[in-house]
Amino acid sequence: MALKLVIGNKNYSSWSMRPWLAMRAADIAFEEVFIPLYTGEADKKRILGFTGSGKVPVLLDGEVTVWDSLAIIEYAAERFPQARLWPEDRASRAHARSISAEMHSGFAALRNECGMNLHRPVGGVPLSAQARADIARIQHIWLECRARYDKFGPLLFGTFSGADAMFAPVVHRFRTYAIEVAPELRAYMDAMMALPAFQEWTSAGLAETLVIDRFETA
Ligand SMILES: N[C@@H](CCC(=O)N[C@@H](CS)C(=O)NCC(=O)O)C(=O)O
Repeated sequence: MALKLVIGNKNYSSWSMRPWLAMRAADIAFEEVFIPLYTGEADKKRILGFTGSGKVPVLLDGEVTVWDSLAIIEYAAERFPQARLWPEDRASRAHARSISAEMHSGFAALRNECGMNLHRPVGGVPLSAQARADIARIQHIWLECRARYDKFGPLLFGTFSGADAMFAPVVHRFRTYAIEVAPELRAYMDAMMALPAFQEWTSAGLAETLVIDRFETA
């Protein structure tokens, strides 16, 4: 039975993007179940029919339900080891998991002040000191990865990994909110944006016409 990934609007749902991109970039086949976000009770009930968390993404694999973006990436990595979603080397794998967990549990100011919104015209917004600190920390994380793993390829750990998937919405945020990045990080962002899976998600998001007013403020 095919895996099913329940996701929200591609234009806005950064948490949906992460496991979708991880699985698509790693050539793991799945069906998509789209539930528009914040439309009212009926769609919320549909999400609740899949998970009591009431949130997307959710992965359905036969009898197994996995909710929460990072748990889904972990599950996919375990279920499809040939997809190599985490680096093979144990120390690098620990590094990839650490930065993925840091992304998952942190950077609230950046996430709140610069929500993912693919069709937003490019331009800066005034940022709080905390959001600026989040941006600096993310750039430090990326620079450290690039310095260590550049020899293996252009992504955080050389070749594509779950860590790139976890930071993919930040690539969109840095682009749409015109956030200045170091030149070597521009090259990383370009490499991410050139991934066919990243482009597929982005084109589909840009083709969406549903507008969520609360995410259109910045
Ligand atoms: N920590 C969760 C966050 C999931 C989340 O906040 N999802 C949002 C969409 S990006 C959602 O489902 N919102 C709908 C709602 O709260 O009704 C994860 O990593 O998956």
